[in-house]
Amino acid sequence: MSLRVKIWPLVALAGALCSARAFAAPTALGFADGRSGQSLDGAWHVIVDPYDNGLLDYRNQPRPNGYFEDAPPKSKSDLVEYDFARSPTLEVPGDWNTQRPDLLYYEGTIWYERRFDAARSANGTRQFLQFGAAAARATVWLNGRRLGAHEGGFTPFAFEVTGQLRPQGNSLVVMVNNTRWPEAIPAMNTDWWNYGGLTRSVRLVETPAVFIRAARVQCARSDAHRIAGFVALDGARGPTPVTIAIPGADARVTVTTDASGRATFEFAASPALWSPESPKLYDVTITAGGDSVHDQIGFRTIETAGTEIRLNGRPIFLRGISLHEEALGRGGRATSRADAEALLGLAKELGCNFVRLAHYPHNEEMTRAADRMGLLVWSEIPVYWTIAWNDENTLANARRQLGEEIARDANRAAVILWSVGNETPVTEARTRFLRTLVADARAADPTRLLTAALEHHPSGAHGERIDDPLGADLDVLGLNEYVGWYDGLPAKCDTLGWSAAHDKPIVVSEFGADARAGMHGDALTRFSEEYQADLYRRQLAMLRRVPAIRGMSPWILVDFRSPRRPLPGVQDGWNRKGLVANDGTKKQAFGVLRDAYRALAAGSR
Ligand code: GCB
Repeated sequence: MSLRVKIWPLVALAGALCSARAFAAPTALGFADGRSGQSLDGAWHVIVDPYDNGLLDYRNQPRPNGYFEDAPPKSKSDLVEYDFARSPTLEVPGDWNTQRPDLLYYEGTIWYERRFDAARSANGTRQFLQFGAAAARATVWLNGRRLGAHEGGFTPFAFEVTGQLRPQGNSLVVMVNNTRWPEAIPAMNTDWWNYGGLTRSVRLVETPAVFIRAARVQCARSDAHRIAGFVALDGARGPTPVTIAIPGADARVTVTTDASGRATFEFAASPALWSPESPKLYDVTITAGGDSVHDQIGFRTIETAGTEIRLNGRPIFLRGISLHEEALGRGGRATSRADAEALLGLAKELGCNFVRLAHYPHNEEMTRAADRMGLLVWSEIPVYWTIAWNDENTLANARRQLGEEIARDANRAAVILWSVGNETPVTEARTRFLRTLVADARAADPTRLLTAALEHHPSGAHGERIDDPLGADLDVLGLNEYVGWYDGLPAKCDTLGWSAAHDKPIVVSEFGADARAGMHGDALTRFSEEYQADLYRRQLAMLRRVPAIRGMSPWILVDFRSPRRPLPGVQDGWNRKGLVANDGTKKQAFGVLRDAYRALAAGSR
């Protein structure tokens, strides 16, 4: 029996039991939020099922009256041992860990259920159930019928339910599982909390019979006077005209789709360009047949030349910070627009023009807020540390997550970098795996830059070198380094030099040190604010000496929960490398970095 089946039998089995389409990749709908339909957010009934009892009997065979049936006993003698209606509730969107103390460390299955009415819709209308994300994998049933499964806890997916809805009392059941698993993405070990649940919004979405499923409308890669992209229709039976209109930029063009429902386009236009200083967004309307979708889109170019990164043709230094998708002030997954604005507001206060949204695709509120607030974004999939590089299902999973991430944020001007991996030790199998992702990302999105957070190796007496062979495939070399924390003491920064095997811009994607807010000592006392502040000063001085460094996103904006951080009285289950504690208290190092970023913004390096 393979590990996959031993450790997480349920989705595999549910797939085998209920449909030949096990692990079907249910593609999300673009522009879903603006469509008519109804929100299914709110209180869902839940059953915590650590032994996976809702699906299997004691022989691991399908059990009678599985929870997905969501049906009362058929007679007074019928044995049914669950009842969603009398079970407790959890809020959606939200992680389960921070909603109930007994679920803080929970890893396993929880069944979610909610009932909803669906008024009859006009003839020809189609309906979809769209999930913003389910962490980490989900199997979905509507009225007892299995719709499919999705794996990957941070990207959206949808199932078509046209013709399957009842006017009243539809039963929607989702089996969500967050068991860690060696062949998953991420795998067994991460330095962040394994939040589970229906962590993002769920919606019933209506579309016309022929509808716009996806589109990208962005500047051509290096031409700010041309807008290029594609539109993909769903349901089209033949060539169909599609109109893209940007009234604010006096642009309107009509193209015709090919037999597969896809059209590419490129046309001249001169929009005012989006930048951190001027995050201008235009209303864009795309129309095809009876369908019309709207979005707010910014236009900018992003390129590299030698070791420079150029935004709208001009060199830019990325004054960044890394952050997790964890809500300021309460912990747990950030879910709302307010959560996103609070986190990114802190980054603005720090003087940033750039954020690294680590270590997985954050919710769409984050990238939309970044668009509005003028923060460039590094976005990544959780290909982190050790991954089953030789497993083809693992690669397929990573490719799907990357594809779903790129599709969702195709129109976010803020997003300039797709990252395919974080600190993945170099082996042939790993580099082959990551090269496949790089090729996918280039094919799916020729307009953005590709990167990965790479490791480094000693070179000479006082040198470190970025010599990862993957560097040849990337546009920007991400560099995680912990000189002064895991690697010597802060004074080591004073004499260290950096080099790279590839003549490309370097973005220092991580450096940092833990400090407990309010803990004081001298600059050599671990976990004191003084140690962290001193490390930041020395790191900044060191990085200033390396001309190829074109940006940085130190680790990290806010302290975050991590089961790898047990030190009592200091960590207590939190990674304390934040410049800000989770309650909003700023540490000394916040001021050090803010002052450095002010100086950089004023033009001195
Ligand atoms: C890293 C990881 C990050 C950790 C950080 C740390 O290199 O990329 O996920 O949280 O170090 O604090 O050790």
